[in-house]
Amino acid sequence: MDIPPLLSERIGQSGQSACLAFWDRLNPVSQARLLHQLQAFDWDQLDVLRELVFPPIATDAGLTGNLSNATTPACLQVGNPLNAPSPAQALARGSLALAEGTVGAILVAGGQGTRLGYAGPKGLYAIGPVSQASLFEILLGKLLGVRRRFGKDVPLAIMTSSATDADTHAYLRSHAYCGLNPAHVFVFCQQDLPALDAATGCLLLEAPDRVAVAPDGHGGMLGALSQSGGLDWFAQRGTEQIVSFQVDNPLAMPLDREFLGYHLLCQADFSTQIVRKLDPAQRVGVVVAHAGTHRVVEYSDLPATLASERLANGRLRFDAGSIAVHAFAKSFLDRVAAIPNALPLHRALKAVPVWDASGRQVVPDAPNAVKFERFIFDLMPLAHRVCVVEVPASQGFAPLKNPSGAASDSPQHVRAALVQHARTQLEKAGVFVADGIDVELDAATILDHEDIGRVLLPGSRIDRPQVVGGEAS
Ligand code: UD2
Repeated sequence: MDIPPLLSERIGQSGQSACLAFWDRLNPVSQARLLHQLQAFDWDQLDVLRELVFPPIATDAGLTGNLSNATTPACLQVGNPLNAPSPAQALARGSLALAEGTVGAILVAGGQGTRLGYAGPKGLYAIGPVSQASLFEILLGKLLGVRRRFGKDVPLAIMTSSATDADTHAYLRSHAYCGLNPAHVFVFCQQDLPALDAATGCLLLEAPDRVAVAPDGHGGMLGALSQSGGLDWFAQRGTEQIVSFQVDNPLAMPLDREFLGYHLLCQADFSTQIVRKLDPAQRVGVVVAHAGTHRVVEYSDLPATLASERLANGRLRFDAGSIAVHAFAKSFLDRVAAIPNALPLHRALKAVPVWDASGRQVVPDAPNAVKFERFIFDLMPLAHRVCVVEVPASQGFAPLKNPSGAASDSPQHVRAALVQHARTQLEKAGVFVADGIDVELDAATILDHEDIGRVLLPGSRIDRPQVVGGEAS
């Protein structure tokens, strides 16, 4: 098979002929596979990426911004009576929005879960401490809980990537969309971007017939949602506000009424939940205020000296830890989706296995490649009004990042946090839970402690591991 002349010329112009190193040795099926991938590339974009492999020193700092005058922004705290608007006003406004059915959700589930070391999409990971429910079952269950209480569906868009798309579709079909009405679920796939050789800027072959690519970051959501018709899909369902959340946090409360209420009452374009960052090493970005705007500085971009700097009161100077639960006005997403390259590209040095000239796979023990990602929180400086809401980590943040046995964010940590959260809610509802017993709240039936009274009377006692709510109760 011959490479079409125009493509061949374009590859040469971009100085990327190394991606054809094995062409003459490939069988026709493999040639067709590689050709298909190369024809799908945006070669102009590839030239831009190549420039970014060797940035002038200032480029990454430019994304982070000069932080010398930056501060931690003022924020509302869930449940704090001193908030203006008050928690009661926020609860009422958030409840109204859910009852009107004007809130939609986006779940980002395109990541490769490399750190967790789990082969499939993270959403399939069984994390329920008693039920063994998957992350998808728990997170989608929360939307069922809202429908049960407020009588309206929450349209849900799930973002996948080439790494997770087929398995996610298959899982949703075989699990009846975790109880959601498939008409209210929209699955869309983000773009891949090539990983480039950190030394030469060339494409890397991860197999003789395959160029190494990676998902373009959760910020890929903006372009992919708009190109796939997702923004129109939300519009057809009357969605006015959209929350987004990550597949790895089963404690996430993106549809928390109080959070939604603050977002709406503050007339924010972009609201975000934070937890107080106590440990400089915690891998969360921080929300900072600087020169009249808000932005998130990713943990890997925050210099160690700034990450550990403390104020006179002992708190970290930058302690508004982003947990990646956001709320956007739909009109804001429509506006920014129309801005070309609204989100900058971030570069990350990664170890990517490659096929070497002698025809063997080499697994590097040090980073050899630059991957490119967009981050959805980079929309924050484009918002006219930002609202930052602090939630207690024990109520809203238990991320699954690391494998079993790790010092933090492991399956054991996440299950323990789910059990502790269930105990707290049960105790609030007057239910006694014996020491050392694993309990879990069924996400689809128990939105918060107010639902517990429907399934367990105050004064009841739990002596054995149990899922409260759902069929098991
Ligand atoms: C993310 C945040 C960090 C903090 C932390 C909280 C970024 C860049 N960092 O760190 O500031 O809020 O989460 O847990 O956001 N994803 C995609 N497509 C991609 C890449 C990621 O859908 O191309 C999804 C992924 O499935 C996951 C989420 O985005 O749900 C976070 O991805 P991550 O695990 O790479 O981010 P992490 O833990 O470094």
